[in-house]
Amino acid sequence: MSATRSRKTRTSPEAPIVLRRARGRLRVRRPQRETSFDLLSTVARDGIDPGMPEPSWPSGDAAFLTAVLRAQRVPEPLVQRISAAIPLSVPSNTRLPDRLSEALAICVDFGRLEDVLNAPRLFLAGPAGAGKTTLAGKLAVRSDRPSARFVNARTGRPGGEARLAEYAETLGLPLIDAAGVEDLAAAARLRHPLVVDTAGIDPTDDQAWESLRPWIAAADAMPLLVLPANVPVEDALIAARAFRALGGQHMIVTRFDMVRRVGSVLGAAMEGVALVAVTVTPHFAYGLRPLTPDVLARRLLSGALDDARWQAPAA
Ligand SMILES: Nc1nc2c(ncn2[C@@H]2O[C@H](COP(=O)(O)OP(=O)(O)OP(=O)(O)O)[C@@H](O)[C@H]2O)c(=O)[nH]1
Ligand SMILES: [Mg+2]
Repeated sequence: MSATRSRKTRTSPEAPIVLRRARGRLRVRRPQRETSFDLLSTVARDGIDPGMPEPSWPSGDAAFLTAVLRAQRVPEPLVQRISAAIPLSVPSNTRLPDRLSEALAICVDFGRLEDVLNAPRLFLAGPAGAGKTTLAGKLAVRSDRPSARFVNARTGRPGGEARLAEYAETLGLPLIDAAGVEDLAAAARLRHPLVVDTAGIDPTDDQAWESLRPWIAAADAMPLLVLPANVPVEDALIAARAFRALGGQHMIVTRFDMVRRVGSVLGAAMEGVALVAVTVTPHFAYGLRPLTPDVLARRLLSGALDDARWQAPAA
């Protein structure tokens, strides 16, 4: 018996997936929402049919969810914490994503995107190329405040100004150039909503993070950590710790559309930085989505199901 994947059903990496048997073959089909992951765990349980590849996912639901977290590169201490919070005695019709979602809600801090969009001033900080400038555009569009202004804070090496200027012009929003901390303080005193973009920093460089402190104070702004979904877990932990030390509490994850494994950014949440939202497109005006326990649970599961363990050996 062979196992195949139906390509036409995999239009989106976030689309729920269901495995089912049809005419003796294992197929991937776009599901009825209600049945998606429970059927999958059933397949994991009885994958010992003659001719089927040896299953390497564990059979129990809680053990399966723990394996999913590991496959997603969630830092091990957090895997342990989340696994311990997975509800054990649940009604028989409780779905796996709901159980994982419940555990995530207990173990990981989530923030509200509305709180970020309503903040009078935002200060974006993160590694070089993380998507800060693109996010500045998305935030300005979503908060939809005509008196808003972009600020290019020259906190480090020049780089992304041209891109920010382009977004400002397209959106019809003024752009303030803050060459120094005093310029930023003056911009903040105008009491317009500000989205402050900064230069990228090495996430493991404590001094670079510390150098942002006077800028954040001058902006009197909500700091926002911007981390790409593919950041190495060690960098996520160090960056989150340094960001927390600056008084930051909120994080937005970029490039959520580009990677299968998203567990490493959860390291930042372990350090007490709340997950708020993700971005899922390079476009500067679209693709900013709230991140909730439910969304994250489904994303962790669907990403893990692309794992090589599900692929049939070559015929
Ligand atoms: N696919 C995808 N690409 C993204 C996303 N966010 C940003 N990008 C792309 O990532 C690249 C870097 O984005 P920028 O916004 O310039 O990143 P930055 O952090 O401002 O970079 P520096 O200013 O150089 O530190 C650009 O090509 C963006 O189009 C996203 O959510 N998904
Ligand atoms: Mg930039």
